[in-house]
Amino acid sequence: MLTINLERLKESIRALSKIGYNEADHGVYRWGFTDADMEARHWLLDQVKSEGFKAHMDGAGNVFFGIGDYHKKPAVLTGSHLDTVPAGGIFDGALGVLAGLEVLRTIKANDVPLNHPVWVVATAEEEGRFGGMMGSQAITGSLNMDWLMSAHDADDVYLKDAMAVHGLDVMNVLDAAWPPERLKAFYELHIEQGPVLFNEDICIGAVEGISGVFKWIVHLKGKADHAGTAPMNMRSDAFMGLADFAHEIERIIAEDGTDKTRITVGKVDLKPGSPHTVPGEAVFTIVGRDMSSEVMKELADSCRKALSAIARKHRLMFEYEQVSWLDPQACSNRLTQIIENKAKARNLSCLRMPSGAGHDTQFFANLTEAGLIFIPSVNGVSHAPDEWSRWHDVEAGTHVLLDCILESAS
Ligand code: HGY
Ligand code: MN
Ligand code: MN
Repeated sequence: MLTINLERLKESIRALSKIGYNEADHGVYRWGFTDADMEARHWLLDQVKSEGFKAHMDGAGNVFFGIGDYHKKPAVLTGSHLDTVPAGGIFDGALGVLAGLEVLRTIKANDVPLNHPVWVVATAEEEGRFGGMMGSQAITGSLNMDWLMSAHDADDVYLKDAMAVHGLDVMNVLDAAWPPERLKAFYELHIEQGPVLFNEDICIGAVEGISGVFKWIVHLKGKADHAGTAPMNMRSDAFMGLADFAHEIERIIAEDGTDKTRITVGKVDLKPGSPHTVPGEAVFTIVGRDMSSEVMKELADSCRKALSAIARKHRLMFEYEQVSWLDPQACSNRLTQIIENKAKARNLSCLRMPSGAGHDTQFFANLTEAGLIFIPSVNGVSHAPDEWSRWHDVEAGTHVLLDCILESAS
């Protein structure tokens, strides 16, 4: 069995983690199409070209590098995203990209004969600044011009403008689509971002299905007023409306959700934001998730009804924009079986499981057979500076990724 070079992989992960690193909170800041995100893309292009791999960036900002010509034979593709959430960790996304690079290095160093090209993709804007999974949606042809022209973040920065700052024309995103015949299989190696593998002391997760996620930007509009003179029963206080909604979430999940349902209010802005003024407006995000599209639709309906009733009660106007709706997706049974077999062949404990987090795999699954490999997250922590995975788990996950890719490419 081939072995990867863990020290070399650790070195790459550490080098990438320095891009967008914030000394103050030890978090990584590479939000989609920020300077740090693009710096990471150019660092990766330089790094893989210096190692002799063919490499390019497509119109959506996805970075590709690999061995062989995918115009001649369908490729086995692996990878993940390079962007992070603000104050993110060093493994979310980066692990899948750099483990893919380590697989290529190992194939090259051992002169492994391949029947199919093997390529790696570092996708763009997976984390949802502008909706999420933009890079993999571009590759799978799931985007349209209307969405691209209107996509904006919660601070009203437009995607097209954020891309233009880096010389990327949003019109070229539509040229990033890959035809299905160009792909033989897609594998992603990712940290679990939850506690199951770590708590049950299991090395590898073979993911059977990926949760769907919808994202709303909600405006509750009331009336700014004097915090000292406006009587409590005469206010149109947008914050009180938001506070009521927060208390509705538990009921909404109990009535319309499942044990896999998650609803999160992750970003809130109160306007005008002065301590001596009754908030006239609350702008906040709602991110709802479940393994079933039908349940997601029920949850969305239930959130809408709750917000309408709250608006009436507090004399508010309620508007929302559905920024993204990403359906849940099953992974390829065949590839999941390969993942399980390869883990067992290396005497690694393995568990078939769902993914509560969204992943690029859920879009590649529309184009080709797609498999998702998890390694444990220490204490299940992710999307935070203390996100951590043990190096022996990184090594084990990369070995399973290598073996799966060779199984599909030979
Ligand atoms: O938020 C997610 O589901 C993923 O980490 N983008
Ligand atoms: Mn991720
Ligand atoms: Mn993430």
